[in-house]
Amino acid sequence: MRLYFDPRQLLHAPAVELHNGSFCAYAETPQRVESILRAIGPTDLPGDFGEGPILAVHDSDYVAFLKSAHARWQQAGRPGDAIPYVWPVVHRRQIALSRIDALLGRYSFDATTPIAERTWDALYANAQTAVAAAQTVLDGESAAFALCRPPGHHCGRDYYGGYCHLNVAAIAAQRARDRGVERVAILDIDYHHGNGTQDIFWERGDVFYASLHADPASDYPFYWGHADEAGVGQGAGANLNLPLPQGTSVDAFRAAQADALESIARFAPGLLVISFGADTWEGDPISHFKLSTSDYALLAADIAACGWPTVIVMEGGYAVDALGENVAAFLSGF
Ligand code: SP5
Ligand code: ZN
Repeated sequence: MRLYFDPRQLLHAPAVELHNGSFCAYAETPQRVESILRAIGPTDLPGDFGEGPILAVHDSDYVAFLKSAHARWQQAGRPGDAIPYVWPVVHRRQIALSRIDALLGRYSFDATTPIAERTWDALYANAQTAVAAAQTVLDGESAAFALCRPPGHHCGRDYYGGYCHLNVAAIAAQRARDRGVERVAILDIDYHHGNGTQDIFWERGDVFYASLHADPASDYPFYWGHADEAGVGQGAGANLNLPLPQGTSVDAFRAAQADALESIARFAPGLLVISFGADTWEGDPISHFKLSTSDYALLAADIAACGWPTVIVMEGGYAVDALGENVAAFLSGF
């Protein structure tokens, strides 16, 4: 299996995040990648596909904001990483915003996702990694792995949050659509609901989104991921949420995944994108499922048995020491 990664993805390195009312070390650390690379061995650099694949998913004003946000933060005399503190929740009008604090709130939905000095360089490389894996599968490989970092499934067309700024799974899926694949499915098995991916394809019937995740009644992102969210318009019925209780272990997870795969099979995709998070692991510091390392091989084999050309995109997973083995176990199932 071809594996893609670009070391520039490490340049996004926020120092701290807001957590339970104070600041703690940033959980989505570059060390996550070092753990994965130790376990999976050498990777290939992605080519440079330009900004086109990013702009096929994200709004151009949002991309311009991401590029300039940290420089504007510094120009405003601020130290450290850019973090929002005010949001236009009540009254979002089309007015020109100039102050960096106003822009940060306009383009985010939480305060846990800083923009650091080199964040844009990392995001650009991260998107290229996702496109390279998609392109490899479009060119005929049965599967490829994009070692994406930062993750992507929480961010939408024009907003960031949940450690995510560019939706790498959506970028891979859209690339497949734009290269002629008529129906693309996304299977999201990160611990958290991929609210951004759901939102991006909410009104579309050409991209099916299925997600297994912790019930948003108990877990982030709270407002999205409930079982009754099924899409609208052309997208009605092309969104499937399977929320699971805290404490879920492999039998229940595997059964829910089988349900998701059955729905995807009815959709008959030409290509599958997997949003793979290893924050479902039993020792994850911010999550509450009970999967073991060997379970990942089993879950992956169930997916591989469906036979769809598959692009695997890395999402979450915060138990840094175990992360590499968990990712390697999942890839071994293919
Ligand atoms: C892609 C992904 O898995 N995003 C998860 C975002 C979860 N954010 C809410 C939980 C924040 C917990 N912060 C823990 C900090 C430990 N230092
Ligand atoms: Zn997650």
